[in-house]
Amino acid sequence: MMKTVLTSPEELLKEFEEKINSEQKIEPLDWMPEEYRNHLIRQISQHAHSEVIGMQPEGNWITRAPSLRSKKILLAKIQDEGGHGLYLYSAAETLGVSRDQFIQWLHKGKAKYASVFNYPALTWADMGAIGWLVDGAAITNQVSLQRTSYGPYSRAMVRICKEESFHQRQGYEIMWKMMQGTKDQQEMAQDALNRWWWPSLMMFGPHDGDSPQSANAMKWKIKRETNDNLRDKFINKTIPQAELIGLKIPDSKLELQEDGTYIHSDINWEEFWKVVNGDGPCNEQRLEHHIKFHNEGEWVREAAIKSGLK
Ligand code: BYC
Repeated sequence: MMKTVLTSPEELLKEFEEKINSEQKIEPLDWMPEEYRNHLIRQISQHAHSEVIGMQPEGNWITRAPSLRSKKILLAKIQDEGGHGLYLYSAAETLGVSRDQFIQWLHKGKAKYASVFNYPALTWADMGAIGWLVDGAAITNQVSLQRTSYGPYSRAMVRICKEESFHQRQGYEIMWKMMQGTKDQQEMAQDALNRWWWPSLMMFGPHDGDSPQSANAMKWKIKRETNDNLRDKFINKTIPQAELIGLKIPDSKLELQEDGTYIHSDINWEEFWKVVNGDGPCNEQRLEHHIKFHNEGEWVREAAIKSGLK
């Protein structure tokens, strides 16, 4: 006769904490506290939504790319972002929530996505600024998330980071080329930097002291570095990149210190919370677009299920 071994909740929690403390990954079938599961469901699905909503500002420029080369590169980049969404939704689904549910939460405004995608992409230089700054900020965060404690999230991050570093260079190349061009092109590049700098810094979230999710995220090693640490890393590495090609960071308080870091102005937090809470320049447009095309794609999903593809 098989002997049933009953493990108490205290023992399960102890085993879970030991795994976290010894840098072992938590896997989908492992026991985990409900709060840990819910924290991951929230963060990973929001991360997936960011990738997918993030395709919109760039998708707007595919037909207007200035050369066949730049069009092909932009298409490939946007396709990668759809793929990142797929890895992340798949990682989130291992926690027991369906893809349909995630999409419903997005459409109802219950789930968030990165605030930066609620700003409009007005010129071709914005494709440069998005790749260089938005992907650059994303990589800074995602490199640290490769060491997150949840196995499927961590593995998705490894692959995503490889692709994001290509995206960041694609954006920087556009900015570099424009800075070598005419005065109008240089002004266009500077204008794009002026508009995307602050929204990119906002991607890292509120200051550590105002970040309600950070305590658990750090305790359970879901996040490996704090919002402010990552933001400072991004600022310190991006300013020299701007200077190298003749761009000026739109911050009058910037001051290089002896240790190579910068003193800088603070973010406009009123604007940050307004955009996060649904009242940015393009929040409505982004969601309406997603809802419209999700509904129009219903027949594709049905056909895929019927033919056994899904
Ligand atoms: N935007 O306690 P906090 C890409 C929310 S796409 C919106 O610090 P946490 C790309 C936060 O969710 C990849 N919401 O939270 C694609 C929380 O609200 P809830 C982009 C924000 O989770 C196309 C509340 O504010 N990367 O690379 O510890 C083209 C309090 O915040 C934001 C990701 O999505 C924000 N900026 O830390 C180009 C990163 N900041 O959930 C590129 C994945 C904060 O309690 N996510 N909130 O209602 C993360 O790393 C973390 O969730 C955050 C926030 C750093 C964003």
